[in-house]
Amino acid sequence: MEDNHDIFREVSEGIQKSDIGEAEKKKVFDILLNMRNQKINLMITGGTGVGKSSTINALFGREISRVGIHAEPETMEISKYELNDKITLWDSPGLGDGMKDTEHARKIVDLLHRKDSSGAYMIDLVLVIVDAASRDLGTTYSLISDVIVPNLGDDNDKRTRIIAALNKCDAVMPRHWDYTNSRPDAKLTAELDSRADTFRRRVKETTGVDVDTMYYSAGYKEDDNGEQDKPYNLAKLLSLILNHTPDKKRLVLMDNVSRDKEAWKSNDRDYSKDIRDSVSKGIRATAGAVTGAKIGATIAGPIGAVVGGIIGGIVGWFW
Ligand SMILES: Nc1nc2c(ncn2[C@@H]2O[C@H](COP(=O)(O)OP(=O)(O)O)[C@@H](O)[C@H]2O)c(=O)[nH]1
Ligand SMILES: [Mg+2]
Repeated sequence: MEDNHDIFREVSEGIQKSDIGEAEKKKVFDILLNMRNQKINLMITGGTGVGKSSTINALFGREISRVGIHAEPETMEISKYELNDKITLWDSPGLGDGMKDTEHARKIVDLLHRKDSSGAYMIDLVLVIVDAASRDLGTTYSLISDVIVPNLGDDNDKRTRIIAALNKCDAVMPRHWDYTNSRPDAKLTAELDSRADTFRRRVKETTGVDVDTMYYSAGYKEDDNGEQDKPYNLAKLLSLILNHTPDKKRLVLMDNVSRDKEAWKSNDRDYSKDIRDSVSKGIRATAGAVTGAKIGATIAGPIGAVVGGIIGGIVGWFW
């Protein structure tokens, strides 16, 4: 791996040094190997220009997709980006008013129903991105209520396999945005809270589902050579994504996020503990499921302690 930070290697070293028995250690390494081989598929959907590419770039810290290059609206293709052999991103335009909508919707539905070799849904999570400044969200509501939510699976899948995020919150009331520190003032915060709340309630009314909804800024980028503005609430978004990612896949996700400290800094509060807890809980749940409740209980503590410390170090290192 090119990354100078390899969570799996660090966790293995921590476990190696811990004082659990050799038999337990072997089990833990088996679990880690299993987790290391997990594959994550994220679908990112929303209208052209809402900031899907910018969000991917901010979260993963690499230019895997060009920003602001307008795809031909009538092609409505779903682009597949393989970040590496573990993480695949499906970038899908939202619905337009065109003739190709039905066909595009069918492609999204097909992906949502697709299963992997273990019989689990291939798409772990759909991230619906909305422009917070837009007053016309009709097509986004239809995308969620007509296309996505009915095809997520059972009631539990409907709650866990989707997140809605209002992007560009800096552009809603520019006079109320602090460009130096990348954050909204109190007035803009109240406005954004209200918009996120309205969005959540609208979706609940039409689908019956409480879709987790938040707002953030991926960061504006002037041109190809320019630098992307510092994000806001990106750590909050990561925390939410982790909580919606299957337990055994969380460490792989964490291993691939941006190592740019600046990107994680500005949030409505500190999310380092949430992120660490989410990953640790995922590992403990996986250990319990793989080894059985009894052995799981004996090794869960030591794994949790080691991993909690390491993730804490990495997350703390971000802030
Ligand atoms: N002001 C502002 N502009 C943004 C933000 N995120 C993305 N943009 C800009 O919106 C435009 C479209 O972004 P892009 O990521 O290409 O959108 P996509 O079509 O959904 O992939 C670009 O000019 C971005 O720089 C943001 O948080 N705030
Ligand atoms: Mg794009």
